[in-house]
Amino acid sequence: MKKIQPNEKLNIPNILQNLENYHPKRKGWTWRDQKDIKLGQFEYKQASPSLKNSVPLQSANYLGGIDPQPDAVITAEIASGRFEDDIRRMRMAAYHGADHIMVIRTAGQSHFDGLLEGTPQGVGGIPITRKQLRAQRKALDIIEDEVGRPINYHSYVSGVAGPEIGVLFAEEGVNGAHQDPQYNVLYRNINMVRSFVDAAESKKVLAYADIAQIDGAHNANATARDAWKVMPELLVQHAINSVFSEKIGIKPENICLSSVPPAAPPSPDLKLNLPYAVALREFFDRYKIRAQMNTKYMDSSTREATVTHVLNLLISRLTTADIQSTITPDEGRNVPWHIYNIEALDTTKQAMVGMDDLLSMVGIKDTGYIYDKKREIQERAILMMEEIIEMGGYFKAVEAGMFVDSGEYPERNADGISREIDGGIGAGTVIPRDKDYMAPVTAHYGYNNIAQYGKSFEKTPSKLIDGCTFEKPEKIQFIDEMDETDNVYLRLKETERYRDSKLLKPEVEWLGDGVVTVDLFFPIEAKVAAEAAIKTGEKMNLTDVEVIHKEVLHPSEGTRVQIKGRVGFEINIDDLTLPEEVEAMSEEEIFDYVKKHPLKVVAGTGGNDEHSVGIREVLDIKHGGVEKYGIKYTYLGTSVPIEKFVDAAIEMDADCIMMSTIISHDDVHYKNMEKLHNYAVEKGVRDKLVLLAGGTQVTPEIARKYKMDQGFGRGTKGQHIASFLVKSHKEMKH
Ligand code: Z98
Repeated sequence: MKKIQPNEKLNIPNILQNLENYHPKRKGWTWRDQKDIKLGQFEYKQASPSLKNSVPLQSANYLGGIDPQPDAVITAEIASGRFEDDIRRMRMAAYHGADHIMVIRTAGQSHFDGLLEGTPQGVGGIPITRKQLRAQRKALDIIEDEVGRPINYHSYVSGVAGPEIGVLFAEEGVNGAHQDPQYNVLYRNINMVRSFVDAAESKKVLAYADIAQIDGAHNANATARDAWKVMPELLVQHAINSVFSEKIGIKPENICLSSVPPAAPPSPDLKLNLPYAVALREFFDRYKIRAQMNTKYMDSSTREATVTHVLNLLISRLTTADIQSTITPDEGRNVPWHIYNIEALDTTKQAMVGMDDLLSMVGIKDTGYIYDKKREIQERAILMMEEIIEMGGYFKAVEAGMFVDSGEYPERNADGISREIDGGIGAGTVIPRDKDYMAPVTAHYGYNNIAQYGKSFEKTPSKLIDGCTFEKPEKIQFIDEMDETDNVYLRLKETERYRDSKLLKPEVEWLGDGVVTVDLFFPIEAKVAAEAAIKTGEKMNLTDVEVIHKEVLHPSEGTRVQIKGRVGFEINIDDLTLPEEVEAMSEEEIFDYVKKHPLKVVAGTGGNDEHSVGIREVLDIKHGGVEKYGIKYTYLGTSVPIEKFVDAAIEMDADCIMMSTIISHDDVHYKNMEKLHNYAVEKGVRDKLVLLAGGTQVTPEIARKYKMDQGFGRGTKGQHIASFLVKSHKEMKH
């Protein structure tokens, strides 16, 4: 497959080409290669190798551009409803450190009784289809080469089509899947017998394809009235699904318990969540932990969700979670946008790297509150399991409404989810296999009358048909789009004008969606502020204006409102004047050079200009001015006569003049630049001096036009100036 370069866009139509013949490069789950690493000046203990291509955190600018990767697998949940746009987001996510891409579906796969073909468009998710899986796996195969780390692709095995989905996942190189029959039973009202039989089939296939499994216990605390009260029950649910899975053949390191902290601030977060996480880790040390946030508490504040996320990450570090999810902090307002997906990944990377090797410095006490609480949760769980066994098993317990009761076990409030053994979707659809039942397939679960064909077929029944689709992917039937009104080709046509073209539109999730957000403040109560915000959006010519977030700063003094809306216009890249890029050398390079070649600068504000703040900022060390790099400066003050700059430079044997010029009235800033150059020529020192002009109205182009060596405008940092000076000095010497 063709390799891709970072400066090249993924070509979605190319990915769709020849899909019918594409098969995944590899199968099975991959953990990160965990090791101690040394990066720049630092050592990391809970880390994994750096990526070939990535986007580091912003603060890496000050730390040599390093991008340390933590040891845990990091998840991005991506599902905008258009799989073709999600592919682009997957690439962005991989660059920010995701190696587990989960395709979530608010559409609810469980509601589909079979597999669909094609690629329907959804809202916040789409049903599983072969074409969508294959295209995304193909794209991820390209992306993983690009970042240099395997990427696990993941979705859900749920609903009465569970076994078919399992087979599809094994065929298409899906590497991780949610699979837990209790989820079907409790939350999707699918018949319990059917769910467990389906789960046995599915798990057998997952085991064969080495797919990692995430369970569904966490859904209890997203559903329960007081989530922290179902903690004992969560342990019971984890236990049931884990043992079931292991007995069917899933290896323990592929069994991942889905841990979701039951509480969030303003509850005392750690006092509730940490003992739970410790109880879980201790009981299930053979298995892996997938840590996720609790969506129950997410409303529209991304800030609040992010703080909760970071507290969760602390718990993950304290209990060594193996997979760290990054539910988008916008989950509560259901705007699964590029920016928030990526922010959540950065939050995770930042917090995990920041807490590297935490357990070598702090430990969890084995006495007092944490010990007592952890033990209490475990004891309650054991009691509950014992009662379930006494009652006659899981099905009886579900009939009795033992799960998701609002009382903390053994307290019961008789409001748990109750299901009948012969009720729910798919009831009565499980029938015993006939005596002569035979299926010539790999990873088959249960009775198979295959021995009649000879012992050698017992382990490999598919040999009877010269291999099934698992061994012979060419036998897979690929069905392309049949829906003439809802398919990827139509959607690509609609957005063609933005693909590989000069036209741009702002975007939050779909190419060319034209959606923008506006952050507003009104000095008024929330209700009025919200309406005023909508009106503001309309007056800005936005369409489909909606309030997506409201935050009271004070009941009467003011409210912050965020709105989203659509713009109708397009931007043509040819109409843009791109500012020249100031190339900055690395700090180390500058330090090294200045150490070997001491540099001197004279500086001041020129002519009748008294605005000295800007030049002082780029000179002195406090905010990273040129002084930081060992460059010596002489500050001549304000309103410095132009001639004085040159005379002083000669006297001090300086290498550079930095003239600040803010006032632009009557183009005096241009004139002074030219004057500075002319005077330096007159004095015969022009070729020995680097002349720089800076100020809010100065651009590199203007400065050079008026004979300066370079100009520096708004946003200039000492590093930019120091880089330029070092480069010019090097050139002068040669
Ligand atoms: C998560 N973002 O856990 P539907 N099976 C299990 C599940 O936990 C879920 C599904 C299936 C969360 C989402 N989990 C919550 C064990 C969902 C999904 O019915 O097709 O939506 O099933 O990652």
